[in-house]
Amino acid sequence: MVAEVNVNYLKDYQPADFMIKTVDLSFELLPNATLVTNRLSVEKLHPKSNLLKLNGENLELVSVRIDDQVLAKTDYQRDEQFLALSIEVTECVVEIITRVNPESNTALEGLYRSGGNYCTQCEAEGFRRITYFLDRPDVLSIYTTTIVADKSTNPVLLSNGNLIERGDLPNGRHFATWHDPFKKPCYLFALVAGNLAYIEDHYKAQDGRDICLRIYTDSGHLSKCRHAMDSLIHSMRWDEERFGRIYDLDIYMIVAVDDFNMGAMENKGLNIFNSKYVLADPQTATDTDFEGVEAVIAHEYFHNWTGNRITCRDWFQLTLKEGLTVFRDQEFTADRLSPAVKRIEDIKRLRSVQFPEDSGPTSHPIQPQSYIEMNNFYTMTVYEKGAEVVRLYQTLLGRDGFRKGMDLYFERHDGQAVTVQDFRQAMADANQVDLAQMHNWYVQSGTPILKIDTHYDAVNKRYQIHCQQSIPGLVDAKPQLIPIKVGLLSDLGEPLALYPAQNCADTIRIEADSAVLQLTQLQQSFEFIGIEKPPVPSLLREFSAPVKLQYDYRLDELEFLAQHDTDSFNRWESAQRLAVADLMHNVKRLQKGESYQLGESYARVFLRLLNEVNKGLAKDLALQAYALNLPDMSYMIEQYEQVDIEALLTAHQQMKQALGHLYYSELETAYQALNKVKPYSYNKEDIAQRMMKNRCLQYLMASKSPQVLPLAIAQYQAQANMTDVLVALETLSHSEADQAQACMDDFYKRWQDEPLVLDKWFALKASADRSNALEQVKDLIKHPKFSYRTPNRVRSVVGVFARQNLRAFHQISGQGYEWLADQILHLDETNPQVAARILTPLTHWSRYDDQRQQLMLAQLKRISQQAKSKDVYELVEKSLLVAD
Ligand code: B3K
Ligand code: ZN
Repeated sequence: MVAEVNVNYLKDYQPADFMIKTVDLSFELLPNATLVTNRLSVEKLHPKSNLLKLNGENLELVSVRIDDQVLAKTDYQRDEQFLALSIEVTECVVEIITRVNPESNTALEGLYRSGGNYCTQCEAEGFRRITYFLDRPDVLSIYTTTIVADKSTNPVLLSNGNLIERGDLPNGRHFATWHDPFKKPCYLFALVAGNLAYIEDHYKAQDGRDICLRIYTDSGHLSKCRHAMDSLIHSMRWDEERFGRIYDLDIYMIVAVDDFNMGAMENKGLNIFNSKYVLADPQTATDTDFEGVEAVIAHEYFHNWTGNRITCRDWFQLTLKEGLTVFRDQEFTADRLSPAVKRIEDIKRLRSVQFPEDSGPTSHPIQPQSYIEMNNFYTMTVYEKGAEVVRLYQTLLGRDGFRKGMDLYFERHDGQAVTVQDFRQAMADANQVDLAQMHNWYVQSGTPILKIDTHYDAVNKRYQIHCQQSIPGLVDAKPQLIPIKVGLLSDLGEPLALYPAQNCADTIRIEADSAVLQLTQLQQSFEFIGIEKPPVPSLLREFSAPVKLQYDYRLDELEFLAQHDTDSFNRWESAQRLAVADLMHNVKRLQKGESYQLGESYARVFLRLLNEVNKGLAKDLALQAYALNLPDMSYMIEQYEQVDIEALLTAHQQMKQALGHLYYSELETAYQALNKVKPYSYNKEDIAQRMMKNRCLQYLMASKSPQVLPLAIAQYQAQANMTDVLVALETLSHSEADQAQACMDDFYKRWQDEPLVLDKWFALKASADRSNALEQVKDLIKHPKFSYRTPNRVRSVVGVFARQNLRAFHQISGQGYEWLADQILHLDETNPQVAARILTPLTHWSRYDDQRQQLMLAQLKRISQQAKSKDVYELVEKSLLVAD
């Protein structure tokens, strides 16, 4: 049971009564007892407020001084969360000395140890675990940090800003002092100390300054940092070119650590990263890993302007920095690789992960209105839907208009802690438009349904698109501003020229062969004139808004669009819709006791795509490979109010098998043609080639044809690069064949001392679709290389099992749920943030059949009775609330 919970509300926001102008920190590092001296220059902002209430958690208080006067215990109030001081004067210096224990910090928040090194994580509210402070993002201060530590074990001492002094001290100790000239909130504070090596490069900024770039890691991993460094350099150049943003300090440091709760953290001038998003080479990292490194390096770098220079007024504004920075990193990756492929990847993730969140019990708007534990709000909604909402501005204003808005935002708010309204106002003012309606996207949760009907008027040659918006479960939903990008195709597959009817001249903007319809009402019609014959509409091109589009497409129209649409996103989307229809149809057949039967439409599209590959007609193999990929299970589950999980899993698996079987020879031809041995290079064409080849291998393996096993084994044994090795091994991991298992064992032997690669082995074991899957995962957590202390390892076993091994997790005995609940309760004691994350699959209980619902709810109730952290409490209670 959780002792006491405190709900924070956006409506209660009050500016701070005190300002902290400067912070002088000094750390005497010892693994079990680090002494932190914190000198704050405090200024009172309101003459009447005499109480300075500083946040602090898990701190041993050593002493408090105000203007060098030591306070007695009776001079202050202190409890589990606060230290309250009476401040009579307008300005004073408060000195607080505390002691913390980094070694025993398993929550990985505040100051902790990873791999024998010291590091910190302060966002959202971790700084209060280092020292007493006004731990809120609108308190901006100048920091000077001195670190003292044993020199032989901690040769490297880092903090934010520029190094201003360093030197030796008696007894083998040494110190370094860092000064950050930019005001910042305490969540951006960072400290790293230990035995680390680095690679160094330089960047010549647009203003001519030379910036030193360093990436720190264990000396054994230095050779895997080059890709991260190149990614950083590309990001710096891109932000100068696209948004005119130049880096401000003389040095930019990135440190890779193995034990980290999330991907990375944008601390000013000293980013701390999960090593998964830094280390990459062809032998150990897949194409997806390389892309992940590039995107996360870029994301954290872009935060320097969108997050650090301009930060959030309070945590309810989180999407201000996260939605915007995700949008920026998406645009960067689109430019580096391919805009169409990147859009498909992002929308796949949005629909498979964010849409279920938006329709589940933890649904919240991109600007949450309340929270118990802020760490629970670093969600797909705040990040990815937030990025989609930022994209809406660009779609509405055009790229140039968006850039003007960004310029004004930077000009107005540099050095401030602001709100999402400030961002919107800058966009509106720079373009002289009214964007007030965009507010609804920030405060209404749930994915809007966009229902479209079309009508062709043959007499007047007019074509009408009627749109209707609603949000399920929100009866009085206010209309949102939804830009709908559309195109019309002739029966020959040619794009039609678009002329808006006079009455919609203001609500339709033409862009090449598309039109952007501005839907502002709950219901609204848009009309085009001069349409000679009934066209085929291509709706919601580029996925121009994060909505669920309902339109009664006929199968032949989808087949037509999958081939002819000029919008690459909608070509892919049409093929997906056909596959979804096929799966849903077959689920019904299976439920009636009939057998799986592959439908003709998707099969024809599949064959055409494959033939294009084999004839060398495919322009982008990655797009081809995506179109051949079936919708993933989470997206399919999302299609049902209540899913028959067993029937769906069977249909999904049989569809792959049927396609693999039917087009075996075409798949094999494509596979052989693309399976060229060449040195690994991370570039668009090679990535696409590997993706297409591996898609073929997956279908060939799914066909269950006996002659395919040697192909996968040969690809594994060739050890060409980790992308090819891992796809081969994934297909083998489900097989009971001895040779397949021998490859799994071989992989373990090769990589047992490389944590990031070993995570992949654990993940394959945990996701293997085998009859004894639950026993296997129970064994995995007893494996000597398993550790609850390392979040990556926990995610690769527990997280992967519950999200990807659906047959085993949802087994009707309920044992999969029970096991997950055990894991959550275990982690609740040591690392609540990770515990709360791996809980997600149970929060989706309402999508399953009654029997499974009861089993999942029983585990949620058990967790609710035993969990102690507010992280887990908040999610479990929300999940149970809707059940009552
Ligand atoms: N801002 C951090 C996330 C912090 C998460 C706190 N639990 C990384 C990022 O979004 O860039
Ligand atoms: Zn971020």
